Amino acid sequence: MEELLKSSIVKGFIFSVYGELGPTPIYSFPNYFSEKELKENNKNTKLEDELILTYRDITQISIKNLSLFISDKIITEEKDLQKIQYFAILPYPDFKATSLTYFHFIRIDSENSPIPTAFSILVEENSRSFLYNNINRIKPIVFEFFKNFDTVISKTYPPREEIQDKFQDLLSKIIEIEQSPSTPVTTHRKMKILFAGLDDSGKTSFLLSVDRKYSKLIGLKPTVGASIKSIEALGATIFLWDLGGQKRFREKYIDKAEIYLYEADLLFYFIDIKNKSRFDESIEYLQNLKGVIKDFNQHTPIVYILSKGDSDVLDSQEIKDNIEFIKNKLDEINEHEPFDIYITSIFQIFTILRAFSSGISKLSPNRDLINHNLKNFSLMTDTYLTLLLSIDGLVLADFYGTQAIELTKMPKSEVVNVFEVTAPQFAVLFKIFARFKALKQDEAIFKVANSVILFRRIQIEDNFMFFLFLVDNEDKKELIKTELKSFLNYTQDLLLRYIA
Ligand SMILES: Nc1nc2c(ncn2[C@@H]2O[C@H](COP(=O)(O)OP(=O)(O)OP(=O)(O)O)[C@@H](O)[C@H]2O)c(=O)[nH]1
Ligand SMILES: [Mg+2]
Repeated sequence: MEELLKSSIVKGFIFSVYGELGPTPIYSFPNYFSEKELKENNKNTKLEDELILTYRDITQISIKNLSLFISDKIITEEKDLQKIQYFAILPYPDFKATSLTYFHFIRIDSENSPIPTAFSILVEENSRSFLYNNINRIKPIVFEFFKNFDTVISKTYPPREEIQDKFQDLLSKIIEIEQSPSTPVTTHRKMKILFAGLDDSGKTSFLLSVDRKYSKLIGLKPTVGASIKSIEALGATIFLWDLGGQKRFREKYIDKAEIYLYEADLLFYFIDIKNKSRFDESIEYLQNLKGVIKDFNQHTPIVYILSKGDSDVLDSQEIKDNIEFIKNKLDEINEHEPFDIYITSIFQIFTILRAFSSGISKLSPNRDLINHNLKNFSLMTDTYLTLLLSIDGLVLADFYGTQAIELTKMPKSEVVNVFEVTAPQFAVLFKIFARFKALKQDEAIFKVANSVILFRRIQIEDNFMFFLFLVDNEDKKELIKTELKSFLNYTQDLLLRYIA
């Protein structure tokens, strides 16, 4: 096992549980060294081809992991605990390492309630793109592993020698991924986002709005073939592939899928909500794309954009029927699994930004765990709505309390996906956000109708991020300030590794 680890990108495994004495490492591969051994062998290099850690180091890693999972308040009913499973990518600057960590609860016979656990797959910091690029292939292997392992440890934790084979098996499976050709392992993460849909469905306009280059919208020409642009965001280079939708191009993308569709991290699929006569054609194209993605075994997430939902047409019965029709179709195609759908209009930039945000946030393996912690934070401080925004106004994480839904008068029946509802209130929020940014202050308060918006600017390494809190009154300010500090203490690494 030790030799295998030396030859692999994977440098170690650490499995820890939140036991009676708090976070406790149970198994670690390679085995840890005592301080004495380290001194004798003069092994102070933390990472070369092997990971050299002391018991204190692995305890530190356990604490760091599990404190993310156990926030101060348990918000979930016990019966739901076992359904909670998160993956996150976390940095350990002290050891020049990064992990893909799997969090889940286990049942131990001697304990009444489920026990939180963390399992970290450690790699060198410089090879972390291996984790990002292959997370979707590693996940099922880890799930499979614990399906069996959870029962093995349900009575006691067997000695390390007895279970070493199991971990070695797991390692071999990850090494198989390592050896099958995929994107080269680099320090800088590169991502590919596709924008597809029929011609005239508003892809280029959407992208231009994101770019806020409104002036370019007049006299927009159909896109010839694929037009590729890149943006630098959140520490990564994101390539945006605008796939012109005329028929001859659509055929080309499918024929040459290995160029256009291969290794796409995300797909925005556009449907012009006004053009009912082309719905069938659009659905057919979508199914072709999905077919290819499936053949590649790629798990590319899809965000559906119902475009041209300008505010003056949304109330018409015809458009409502169109939306209903498309939703039902998509529901069928997605086999009744939940999917992300947004109605956008180039005349309301926030509708575009929130759709784009939601897509970008899907690229973050840490998003779920950040949201989990943000929810705890919000419940603890009694915040109606909490948004974590990037400097460009992208929503990195969000929480909506029931009061927010009431305050913003969003019809409950439609709260499938809160952002789906065109709430003019969000336009107000975005305007206020722009004003706050211009102030270049660390905090500000804005009064709106019956509630108050608090802003806080934070800095994590070189990145500025912004919190927006909707609360009932100004007195919440101090509580939020205090709690935010502890929230950031344990989540800032998650934010740091949001995307790259
Ligand atoms: N009313 C309205 N018109 C829109 C909206 N978005 C795009 N359009 C118009 O729809 C037309 C087509 O938009 P494009 O962005 O060029 O469409 P496309 O999907 O890039 O088309 P191809 O490049 O041919 O695939 C243009 O005239 C846009 O002005 C919208 O939100 N509302
Ligand atoms: Mg175009």
